Amino acid sequence: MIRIDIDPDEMTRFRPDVGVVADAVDGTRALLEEIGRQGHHPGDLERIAAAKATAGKNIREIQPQMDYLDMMRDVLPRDGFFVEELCQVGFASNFGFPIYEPRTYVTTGYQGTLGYGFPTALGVKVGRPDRAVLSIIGDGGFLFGMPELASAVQQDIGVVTVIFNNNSYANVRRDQQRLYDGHVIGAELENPDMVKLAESFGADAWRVDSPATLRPVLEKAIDNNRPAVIDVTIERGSETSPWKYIVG
Ligand SMILES: Cc1ncc(C[n+]2csc(CCOP(=O)(O)OP(=O)(O)O)c2C)c(N)n1
Repeated sequence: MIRIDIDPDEMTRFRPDVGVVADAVDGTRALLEEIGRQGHHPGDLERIAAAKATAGKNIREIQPQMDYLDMMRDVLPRDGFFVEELCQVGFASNFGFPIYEPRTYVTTGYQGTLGYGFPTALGVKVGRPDRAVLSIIGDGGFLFGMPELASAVQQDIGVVTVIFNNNSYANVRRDQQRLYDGHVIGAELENPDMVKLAESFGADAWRVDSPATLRPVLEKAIDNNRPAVIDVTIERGSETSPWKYIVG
């Protein structure tokens, strides 16, 4: 693995085989020039294809997140915006959601500000009203910015928000269980009914419980181009931890 990063401290996370401390543009350009000079070695392209296939197979252990991401990638137009969040599906999207157009993956990056996703998605849609904008978010994070549903409806901002609702702060709960002999405090949530909540603001709302039931609803919501909330029921504690592919 060759890692290009302008911050030398980042080389200690997910240690690369070759670390290049550089601006991404300069580093990539220098690598491309070098490849241009050397040309491909025989078998390179096959080795890259095989590595991609293996990685693709391995990351699909992360369920149900990857099944949802595969389906959403299929439905979201190639130039649509995907606004991720600090949630189990959002973490998996860091490595499991292919992006086809520049600047269409909107992320809080390393800052990890829970709750930024829904309000940010509204801003993205105001900036690019011609494109589909999908906000994916956990129930915990959604409730941080939820009052902005009023703005979405008042300004008719057609963001489609998919809440992966496991009635918990899942990774906090998982860490507590692992590190504190199963003792959980403050990580299990008693949520409002997200469908009734969204409808009470005047947004469209649906509840589904699988990738197969989400697909037609997501297609319809994107097509409607209206403020929409889709609540996806996920059994608390059922997700595979995505961390092994994020923190080395
Ligand atoms: C402002 C802020 N507060 C707290 C955290 C710590 N934090 C990161 S993820 C998370 C839980 C997120 O829960 P939820 O949005 O329900 O998604 P889930 O992981 O359950 O899918 C918390 C509390 C943070 N990153 N930022």
